[in-house]
Amino acid sequence: MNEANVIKYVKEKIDIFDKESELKCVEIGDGNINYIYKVWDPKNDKSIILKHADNYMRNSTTRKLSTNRSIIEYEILKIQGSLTNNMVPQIYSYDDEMFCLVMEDLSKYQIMRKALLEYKTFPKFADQISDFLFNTLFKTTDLVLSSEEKKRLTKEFINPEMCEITERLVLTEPYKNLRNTNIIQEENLGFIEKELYTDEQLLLEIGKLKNNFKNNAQSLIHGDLHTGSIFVDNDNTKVIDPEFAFYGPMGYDIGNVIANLVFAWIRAKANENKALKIHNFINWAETSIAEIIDLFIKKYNEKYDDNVIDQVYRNKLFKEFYLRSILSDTAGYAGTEIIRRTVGVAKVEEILKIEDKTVHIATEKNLVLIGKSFVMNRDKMMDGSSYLNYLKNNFIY
Ligand code: SR1
Ligand code: MG
Repeated sequence: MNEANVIKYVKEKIDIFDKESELKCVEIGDGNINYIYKVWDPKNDKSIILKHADNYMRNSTTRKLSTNRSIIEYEILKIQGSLTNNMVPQIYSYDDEMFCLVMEDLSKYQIMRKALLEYKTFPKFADQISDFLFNTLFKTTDLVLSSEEKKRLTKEFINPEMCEITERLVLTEPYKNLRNTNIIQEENLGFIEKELYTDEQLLLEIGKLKNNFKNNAQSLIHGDLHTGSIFVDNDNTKVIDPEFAFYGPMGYDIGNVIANLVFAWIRAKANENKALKIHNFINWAETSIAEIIDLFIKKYNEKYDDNVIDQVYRNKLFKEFYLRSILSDTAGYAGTEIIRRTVGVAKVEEILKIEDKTVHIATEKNLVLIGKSFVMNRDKMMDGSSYLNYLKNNFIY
């Protein structure tokens, strides 16, 4: 598609704009995979987003990628919308021949990663994202759904092509560098060799986390819940882009949110002496990391009995066991997300934007050690303070 035929498509297929309006369109995608068009009528405030999934990846003319991801995204947005009182964009139409999803334009909000790069803080975020996590994750488990419904959804959301990307980019390449795609500061080559490629105890734990990712069909997870997939303002949190969704371990989503706040936090720590705004931001980031974990635990403990019907699962010891497994996975996948964004091919702006070479080298090392600690100690990371204790006591400059 291109901007001209997107306008034609929207005029023909979508009943939102006036028939005579002279629509404008611009392609605004900055990801690796899809094309995102914004279409608007300059004469009033109407606008939409059209997301087009091509059968080649956006950043490649040779790498094919199944368009099934588009159907998955459409289907899960409906489910997440109904589970969360619309914390996802409203869908206006879906076309399963062109793989075009037309949805609400969220540009009155800001992409969270960009806002965090400006050291903006969002006091309601921890409460709102923990609601999103609890409602989308816990309520799609076997503990809440009937066995039949859960298995129907597991089948519907089988997503092998997108899982393959995660299994490779998150849970293999950072530790094996099989295709030589890892990107690190040259000065850190020896450090990465020692801390990642040859640490047998770490590799064992990564194997367990990879196996869990592939086999633990626990919840209908978003699958790529980083701060570039979240829109925010002072009062709202909206989650987008769930094309990696499948039935997997819920700690993968929770851990991804935590890890991406760690990137925002460490960037601010690296610039700590510069302004009061940064101190406030660091406090907010630390509080949010701890609160997301603690609020998730609180919501789980308070809402479990109202949501779980099965008499075997309605058991105090099972309830505690299940929560511990979620929290362990959360810390483990926070760790793998931190490591893969630091050494792997898919970077985050917080690290890419570090200009000072010495700080860049130190930040890479620090992040790898934080990620490793989360992976190795995940069975002990059972509350928000365990994250804070580690972060506050192991910031190395
Ligand atoms: C090839 S896609 C690279 C990364 O971008 C997505 O947002 C996922 O995080 C994926 O791993
Ligand atoms: Mg994405």
